[in-house]
Amino acid sequence: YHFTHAICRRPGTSATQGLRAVDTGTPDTDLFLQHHADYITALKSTGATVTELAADEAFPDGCFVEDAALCLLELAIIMRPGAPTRLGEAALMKPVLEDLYPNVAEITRGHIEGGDILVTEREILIGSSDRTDAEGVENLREIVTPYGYSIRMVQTPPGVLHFKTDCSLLDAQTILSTRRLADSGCFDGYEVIHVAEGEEACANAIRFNNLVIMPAGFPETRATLTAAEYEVRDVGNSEAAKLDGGMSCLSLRF
Ligand code: CIR
Repeated sequence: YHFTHAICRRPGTSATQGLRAVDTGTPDTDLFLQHHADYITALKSTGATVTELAADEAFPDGCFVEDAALCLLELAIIMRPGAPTRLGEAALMKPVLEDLYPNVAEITRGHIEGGDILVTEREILIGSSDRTDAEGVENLREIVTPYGYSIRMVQTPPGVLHFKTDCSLLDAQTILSTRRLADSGCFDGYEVIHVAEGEEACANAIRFNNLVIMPAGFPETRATLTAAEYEVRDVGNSEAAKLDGGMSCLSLRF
């Protein structure tokens, strides 16, 4: 959770066409941009350098850059999104990462999205989902095993978009999780802080250097995190949430 860089892409006007499981309204693109700017301010306030990419209107979900790549210490890996409208985002991210990383690999089989991958200090946890399949995970395993990483495949709860929709890394030992995910036992051996009942939508937060950046509007979970001595920063997420997006989706961190 110590990072010197982040990559973000501004939401464009085509974000109104972004994918969503349930239609709860069309995102207001001006407010979305304002929240996005607040998010970047929070990242930068920790001392990190943020690469800010312009919107690409061809990709309504393009601001959710996390799904297009996985950034590790030694290399970046271009993902292969399982959503057909998002496949092209991977190719778009490739030259950006090639400028920043000496070593960029690529998933060429199956499907895998960054939102399903939680990197902890001891392992890489991957939730299978509608977007991530066994073949994509196997391809990633081949790529990262030579670097000493171990992959553990787990199950994203039914009806949940991505594994990380329901969990976040808070520090080396601690994971913020919904009960429905943690009850599967996938975090046995870690400390788990549960999000408050009814606040499941804030499980997607990020630990970024000194900050836990979480969506605004979840007071009980926020209080729990503050009591556990995390430094919490709220960022408005109402518009990204209409597209099932949260704090982790909006950046690649390394
Ligand atoms: C999608 O359905 O792909 C986008 N509307 C939301 C992606 C959210 N990304 C993430 O959780 N990593």
